This record gives sequence, C-alpha cells and structure tokens, in this order.
Amino acid sequence: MKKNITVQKFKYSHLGKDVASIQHSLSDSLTYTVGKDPRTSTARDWFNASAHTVRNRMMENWMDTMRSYQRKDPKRVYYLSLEFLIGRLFTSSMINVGLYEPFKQALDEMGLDIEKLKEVENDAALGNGGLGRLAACFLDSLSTLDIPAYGYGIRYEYGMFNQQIENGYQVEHPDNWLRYGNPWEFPRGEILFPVHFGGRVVEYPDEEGKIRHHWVDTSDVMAMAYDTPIPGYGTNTTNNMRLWAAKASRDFELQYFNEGNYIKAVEEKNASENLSKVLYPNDTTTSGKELRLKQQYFFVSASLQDILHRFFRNPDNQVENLPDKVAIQMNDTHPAIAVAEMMRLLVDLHHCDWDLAWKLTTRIFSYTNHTLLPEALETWPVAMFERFLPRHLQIIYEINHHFIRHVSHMFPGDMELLKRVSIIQEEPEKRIRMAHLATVGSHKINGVARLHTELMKSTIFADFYRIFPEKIVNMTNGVTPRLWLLQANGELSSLISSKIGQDWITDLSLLRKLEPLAENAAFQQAFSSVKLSKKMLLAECIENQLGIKIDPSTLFDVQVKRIHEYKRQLLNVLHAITRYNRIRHNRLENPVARTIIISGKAAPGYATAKRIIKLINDVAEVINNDPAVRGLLKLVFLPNYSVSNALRIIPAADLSEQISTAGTEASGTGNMKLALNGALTIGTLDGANVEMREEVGEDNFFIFGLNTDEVTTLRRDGYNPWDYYHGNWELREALDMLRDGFFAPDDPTRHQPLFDLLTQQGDHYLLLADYASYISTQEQIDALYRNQQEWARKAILNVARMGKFSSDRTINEYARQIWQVEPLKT
Ligand code: 26Q
Repeated sequence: MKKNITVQKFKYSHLGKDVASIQHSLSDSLTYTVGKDPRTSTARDWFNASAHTVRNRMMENWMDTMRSYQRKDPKRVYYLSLEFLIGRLFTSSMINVGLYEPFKQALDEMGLDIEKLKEVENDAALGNGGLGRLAACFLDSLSTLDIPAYGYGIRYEYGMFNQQIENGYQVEHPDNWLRYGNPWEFPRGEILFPVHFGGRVVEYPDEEGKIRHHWVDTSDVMAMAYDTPIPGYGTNTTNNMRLWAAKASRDFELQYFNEGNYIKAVEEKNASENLSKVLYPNDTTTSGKELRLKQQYFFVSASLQDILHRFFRNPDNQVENLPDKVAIQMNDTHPAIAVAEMMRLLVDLHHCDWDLAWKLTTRIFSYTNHTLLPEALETWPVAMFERFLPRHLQIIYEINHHFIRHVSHMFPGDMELLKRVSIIQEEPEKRIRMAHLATVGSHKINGVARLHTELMKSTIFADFYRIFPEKIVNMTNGVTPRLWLLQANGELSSLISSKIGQDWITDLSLLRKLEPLAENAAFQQAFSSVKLSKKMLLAECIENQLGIKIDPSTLFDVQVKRIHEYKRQLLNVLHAITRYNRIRHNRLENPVARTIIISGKAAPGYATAKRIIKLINDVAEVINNDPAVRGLLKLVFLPNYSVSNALRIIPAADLSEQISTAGTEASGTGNMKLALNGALTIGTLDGANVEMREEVGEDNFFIFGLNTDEVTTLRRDGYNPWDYYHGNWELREALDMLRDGFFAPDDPTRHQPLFDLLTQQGDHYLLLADYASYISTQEQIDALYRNQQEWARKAILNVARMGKFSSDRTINEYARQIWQVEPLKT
C-alpha cells in the first residue's frame, strides 16, 4: 500500500444534473475522454461519452460514502460471491442517481437516441443465473437502504457464454465483454494482495514454546482490485463492488533472470493470470476442476486480506472486536474456504489462540444455501487440498476434530451421526464437504424461501438442525424493484405512479394501494394496453431476430430460466405437443391462441439439457410451419437468455411457467419478476411460489401437481411412469411422437433418449405424474383468458400483492437477524 500525499488546494466540481450541464459534459467527454470528433463519432463513442458523463456524477457520492465509512468505522457487511450477474449499468445508474429524464432530454436535443446507445453496452454477465442475479439485486438494495456494504467477487475476463442456436442446437461462444473496455470500473493498481498456493507447512516453537505454523515455498499470484460504484436509489450512499483480477507476481520475472528461461517464465506468468479468466458455466453439478477451487481461494484470500487491512487501519480496533465491525455473508459454499482462511489469518498471522479465533470466526460468518440437489453440493478431494492448500487442510482437520468432539458429547455413542456430519467424507475417496465447513463455521445459515428452509431442516441439514437448532433461519428471496419494474417496465411504472405516487419504488408494500383499482374497468383497460404494448415490442424483436411472426393478441406463455431437468421444460413441451394435437385434430371447442416462449442456457457439459433445447427447436419447427395450426399456436425458443433479454421478455408475459418438481427449486426469482410485471403464474407448490400464492390469494394463482409430501410418498411407494403412460392416451400420444421421431423426420431416433428418460429410466422428476394436472390447469387458464377483464383483474392483483418480494425486504431481514448492521446515511 502506497503512502498518501497531502494536497493544499482541492475542491469538487459538483457536476449539475440539468440538461445544459449534461450536454456540456457530453461534449467534454467525447472530446477529452473518448478522443473523437463529433463528425466521425459512432454510437459506441457516444455511449462511452454518455457513460463517463453518468459515472462522473456518481463520484462525489461514492467518495463521500467511502470517507464517511472510514471516519465513522461502522460495522460493514461483506457479500462474498463467485457471481454478480449485473447486466448493463447505463440505465440503472442514471435511474438511481436521478439522471434518467434530463439525460434522455439532453441526448434528444442533440439528435441522439438514448435507446440506441443503451444497446451498445455489453452485459456484465458474471453469473450463471438466480444466485448471481440475487447478488446483484442485493447490492442495489444494500445501497438503497444505506447499509455499509461491499460486494467481493472475481472480475472474469469472460462471463457467461453467449448461446447461439445452430440447426436447433446450442453452440457456446466466449463472452469477451471487456473487448471495448468497461466504463464503470476503476482499476486500482495499488490495491494488490499476494495469494499463496502450494508449498509446505513448517512447524516451529515461538518464544513461549507455543507451536506456530509457517506456510512456505508457495507460488504466489497477485490479486488486483477493480472497483465499481453501486449507487442506491434516491440516496447518496454509493457502495463498492470490488472484483479481483489475477496478475502474475514479480517472481515470474525474477525467475526469468535467474534461470534465463524467458519463454517458460512468460508461460507461467500467463498460467497464473488464468485464474480470473473465465466463469464456470455449471449451475448445478459441480465442475470438480482444480482451477475452480483456485478461483475460490484466490478471491477469498484477497477479500479477507482487504477486510482485515481495513479493520486494522482504525487503531482503536483490536482483534477481539472483529465481529463488531465485520459481517461476512457467503453466497452458497463457493467461498466456504473463507472459514479456514480466517482461522489461518487469526491463528498463524495474528497469533490468536485457537478458541478465540474460532469464536470470532463463527460470529463473523454466515452462509446462504441455494440448493437441496445432492449433485450440487460441493465437495473437494482432500488430495487436491494437500497439493495447493496444505495449511488449510490441517486447519479443516482441526476444526473437524473440535466439532466432532462437541457432537460426540451431545450425542454419545452415535457413530453414524458423526460420520454423517463430519466435514470429511471418507468414502469412496476422502473429500471435504464444503456445506459442512460453511455450516460449522457460521452463526447463521439460511435457506432462500420458507419451504426450502423447512426442507433444509428436515432433509439435508437435519443432523445439523439437531446439533444447532438456532442456526438455520429463513430469508425469502426478493428482487430489486428498481430494475425489475421501474426500468423493465417504464410504462407500467408510470401508470402505477399516476395512481399511487412514487413511494412504491423504495417501499414495494405500497403496491397494495392498487388493489381497489383491480375492479376498475378504466384501470384494467390501461393496464392491458401497457401489456399489449410490451408484447408488441417483444414480437418486433422476435421477428427481427428470428424471422418468426408472432401475434401480440395471443396469450404469451413464458418460461425463462436455466435449462435443467428439475425445472421441467420438457413438461412445457409435452403441453405444447398436446395442444398441437388437439388443434390439428380439431379436439378443441373454443381454442385460445397461444405463443409459448422458452429461453435459457444449458450447461455446456449437460447432455440432457442440450437435447431438450434441440427438442424445443424441433417441435417449434413443426408446429410453426403446419397450416393446420391456423394461427392458434406458436412455439419460440429465444436464444441467449440474459439480463438484457429478460428485461424485454418479462414485461411481455401473460403467463409465467414455474413448474419445477415440488421440493427441487430452492426459491426461484424469475417467478417474482414475472408476477411483478403482471403475469399470472402456473406453478407447483415449490420454492417461493408457495409464499407468492399466499400473498396474491389462491384464486389468482394457478397451482397444479404434487406437493413435496406427495412427491416423497410417491417415490417411497415406488413410482412407475408407465402407469401414467398407459393411463392417459393424450400423454401416450405425445410421448410416442417423441419416440417415433415425429419431430425429427431427418433422424427419427433423435428424441428417443428423452422418451427413455421419461419412461425406462424412471422419470426422476415425475413429469408424467404431474402431466394431467398440468394440462387441465392450462385449460382453466385458457378459460380465464377468454375473459380479458377478469384476466386483467387478477393480473393487477398479482402486481398489487408482490410487495413482499422486494429485495429491500430481504436485505432488511438479513441486516437485522444475521448481520446486526445499521444503516448509515452519507
Ligand atoms: C459450483 C461448483 C463449481 C462450478 C459451479 C458451481 C455453481 C455455480 C452456480 C453451482 C451453483 C450455481 C448457481 C446456483 C443457483 O443459481 N441457484 C439458484 O439460486 C436462486 C437464488 O437463491 C434460487 O432462486 C434458485 O431456486 C436456485 O436454483
């Protein structure tokens, strides 16, 4: 860390937010920052000038916030996440600092179209899906609520891959999002921490004869900070998201001098910088790759060094007070190595004794669980730890030793219990269970919806619930209304504000004031025409992109999320096929025209998910080109689901598909975004659907299928998908079409593996068991759609009753019940 220089004369510009000041800054930025002549400037040049103009107007608040944190040294929250799925920042930043309207006008007057400039920006797609987007929504809420907070993560050079569809198949392309630079980040060349790997541990006695540990002969990588300001909405608080990039340490250059092997030195330098190269695109099955574990330790180590450095900068702070100033939230187990790293820093470097260090550590940390699926629970081979985190391995063994002793005192003689809860899994190979490490090392662990938390207690964390009954708490997810309503749907936002004012933007529970308007015909009319205009925009987009014409007057039936068996996109396809059969064989009395829209990415190594994408495209090809369909059905797969695409799709949805097998979707957050934009939900009693239905009322929410208890019972009693196959001729008809290659005339066996999955292989996610209930619920939805007023009434009630699902409410709960942090106004 470099020494500061004191200056005599300094004052802020306090840049104006009026149209004239903005225009002045725009021409300054274009000339002096972008370095372009307006006569030869492109949309990208104007975007860059605009981004700088916006960014400059966040700096003073940002610095004031950081300065006030430094002066008052409040307790801070550190949100550690391998993922921040931010999306674009141009519009969000303008909205949050109150610049949007004057900025638009400034550009208008100059003859520039703000919509065109927005499209220039690449998404920061530094996340897979729900978990990453949740982290981004949380940052927005933390700033808006004036909570002293930092997001810590990795500055991946390549984010989530871009999905192209070629011949119906997913093809992945690298996301080189930084190619044209990133105007929102500030490289901090001086904020640089070494991160150690490998080497060995030596023990030595200190002056008092206590055994100490030195981790030596390591190879080091440097972590360099890149900071992005996160302004709150309507407040001065502007927090920091600090992302780490790997830089080779100088050692690599020295090696070159010492060994004279220039090429090798450069190769190794390169290899060490690979650490922050790419986001792993798996969202359920763990990759098991060494580089992934290295990424985890890399960002954890840098973040903890930074946190402790900040803590000890205040000379009044003593190590004993660490939990009074520091709360660290681990977003899933991905940063769970932080528990061992904190112990190492406290014991080996700060010479705390073990018991004190452990007390501090557990008071500081808390852990959020996002999944119950066994294949998603992270474990790492002990051998891998031995190789590059040898000291951490010792510490984990020590933690486990203390923990196991504690449990054996509580439950004497229960050896099976000890085996089950041990941080070390013994069979078939020795592995470290990261969820156990995170649980033992935290004072609170939380699920992300009430049902999910209850299932944690009764299933995968049942033993821990017995051992630490107070530890497991629920924090139902939420989404930020600034992005998912105000920005996604300016038209609906204006309509709402015209009736109830603007306070809903920071207090979403106020949407309840709309309830009486649900009965009002004029309001229903206005609401429906906003929806129609969003559907027209999406239709235009789809036609431009895919050449498919869709009719905005049809029911837009939307399923957008990662492609996974448990999310059951296949069930959606079975419905599409059934509907197609009913239409072409004239089995419908009064058909309702539908457009089924599906979007989402498959993990590149997930063969079944990729087959599902190909099937959707194959079925779409047949349905969309069969004249017998007579405009009553279209199926569209929209490529490359992303935050930006979500912002176009979600406001246009009439129906939201949340159809996971009960007990598998921890919460879901797309469900909240869609309902907030006036879509009705067809869903199972899973994740947050349960609480959404409770809020909006069962008459306004379409539930179908088995609940979690029924799922458990059916599986226990022996589920046989063939019973359903033989018991329902329409289901059999649809499945046989898969088996017989109806949708793959060029390769009739192509969809057989999917048929087999749902039949011979036991249909693990119980699609066939839920099929009949799903289809009949879809019929009820058709019936309701025929009555447009009634539909609008229910949709309005959904919007009015979504208040609970603001991430502001979620963050307030975390702040009070887990972090014990207070807001601090700047
Ligand atoms: C783990 C190890 C190695 C490589 C990758 C991963 C990995 C990465 C991302 C594992 C899981 C994820 C993401 C999980 C996720 O997005 N879960 C979702 O979290 C949402 C927010 O809580 C919930 O709403 C969803 O229900 C849940 O599926």
